[in-house]
Amino acid sequence: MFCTYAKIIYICGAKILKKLKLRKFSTMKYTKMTAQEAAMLIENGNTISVSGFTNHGTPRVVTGALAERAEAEHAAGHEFKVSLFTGALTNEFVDEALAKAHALDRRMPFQGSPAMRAGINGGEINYFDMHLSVVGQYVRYGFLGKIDFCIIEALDINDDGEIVLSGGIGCVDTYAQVADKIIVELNSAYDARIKGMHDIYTPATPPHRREIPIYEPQDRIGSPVLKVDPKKVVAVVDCYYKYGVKPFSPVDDVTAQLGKNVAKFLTRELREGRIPAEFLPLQSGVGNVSNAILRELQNADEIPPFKIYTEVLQDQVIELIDQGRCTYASSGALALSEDVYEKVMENIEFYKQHIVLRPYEISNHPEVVRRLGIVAINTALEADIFGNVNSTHVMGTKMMNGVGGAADFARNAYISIFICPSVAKGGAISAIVPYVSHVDSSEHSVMVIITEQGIADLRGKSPRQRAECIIENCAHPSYRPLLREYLKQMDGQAAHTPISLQHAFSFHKEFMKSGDMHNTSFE
Ligand code: 0RQ
Repeated sequence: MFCTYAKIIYICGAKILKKLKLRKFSTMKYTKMTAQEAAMLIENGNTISVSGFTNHGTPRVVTGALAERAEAEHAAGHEFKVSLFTGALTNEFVDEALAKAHALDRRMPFQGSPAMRAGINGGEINYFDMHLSVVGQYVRYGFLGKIDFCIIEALDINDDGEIVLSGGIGCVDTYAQVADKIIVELNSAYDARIKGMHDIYTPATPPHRREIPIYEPQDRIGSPVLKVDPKKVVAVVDCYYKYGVKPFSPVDDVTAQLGKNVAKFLTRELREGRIPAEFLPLQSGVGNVSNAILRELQNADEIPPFKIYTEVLQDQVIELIDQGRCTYASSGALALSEDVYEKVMENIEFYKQHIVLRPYEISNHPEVVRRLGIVAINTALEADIFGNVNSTHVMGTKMMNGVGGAADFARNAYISIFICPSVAKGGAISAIVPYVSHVDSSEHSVMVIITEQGIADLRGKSPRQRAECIIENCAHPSYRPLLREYLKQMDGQAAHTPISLQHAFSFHKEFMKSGDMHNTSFE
């Protein structure tokens, strides 16, 4: 029905649009449209941007209708593709729907959808994977071209263009500022009492930029509402949708051990005075592993109550706040599962005392990360024996998600930790390899690697010392002999970094050949 309606609108196109009697809100000056009508405003070749960060704060009905419109255009033999700039991960009605509809030309800066991955890795979608902290400034400086539309999920909007956002901000402050036109999805599924949790601040452009005046995670420097030019708002679409994010999967033994090792490392740092007694703010990435690590920190008795300064808050942080273990959390999104999100909304006044949401240009800003002394914990797909980390490319070629904010934090952290299970795919892949097949965070930004096997503290170590430390502490025991053999080949060679140019990718080549890195030989 939805589909048929979109096709009818398409066929009659501009004619129908002109004849539509567009209603006005009684209390608002904006033009009210359906999602299909709003999608008709977007033209082939446009660049559209969306609010939000993860499912949270990301619109859906207009892009869903746009995907259907693209399919109808293609069926009619017309070209129809847009460029899409998002906060990061989106939802199935943005990335998945538009990729499946073959409606995308360019896409940035982070994604995590199967159809999008297929389009990117198949060469159909031109994806540029960016450090999240620089997305806003690249856009404002004009490096990425013009933005035609910004689609914003709002919980409320007034006639002055003040918008109450929901649980994810992303880069919407910049997108709304730069875009020619704004479409608002007014979502009545969530309560606008969240107003006050946001702190929206966009840095000025050089040479007029000043410091970002955040000296503690709880400092507020901006506005509780997003301010947009009301003249740019071309449509307001009424809608009702819940994010429907599933709870995290139960922690398995490997993940639990990884979490314990992180807690052990941090406790040791605290005990030995390298982390101050009052502790430092933590950043942790996204996913099951990160959630599990926060769970272990809950039980680490010697670690005092701490603050979080991160890009995405997951369920476990809410538990830490409830227990008084986390005293304050600054983030770019409440990436919570549905039940936990509801709980936060029910007790919103309490959580507003403990959480602030910022655009990720600020939540990930190198200046603030360095000043606050953040302990950064991010996830690697693979790490090499010298400490280089690949977080994005499977076997060096296939994009998984994107670098996201991991390197924003890693490069500037007080202590930069990368974590991963020592093996993947049932043991057929070693996460510790002779040389990474792609570099996202180099050996210069990686201080500590932790797997379920143990902790490799790389600080102050030469490449050879790092190699031994990582092999003996982090590699899975079934891969240690192979890694030792690889390193041994370089014995006696005049090399600061003992890389065998002949065998550096031998593990990867073997996996591509036989499906198991254990079969590697250095003949
Ligand atoms: O594949 O799902 O098919 O089994 O990679 O791995 O272990 O479930 O870990 O979900 O935490 O993701 C680095 C991708 C890890 C993520 C990465 C396979 C493995 C599995 C996922 P299956 P796990 P996670 C902010 C933070 C970069 C950006 C970042 C990520 C799948 O953490 O995208 O930190 N990080 N952003 O089997 C081939 C290997 C592998 C491998 C694991 N070496 N080779 N496949 N896998 N290791 C995010 C935002 O900006 C919102």
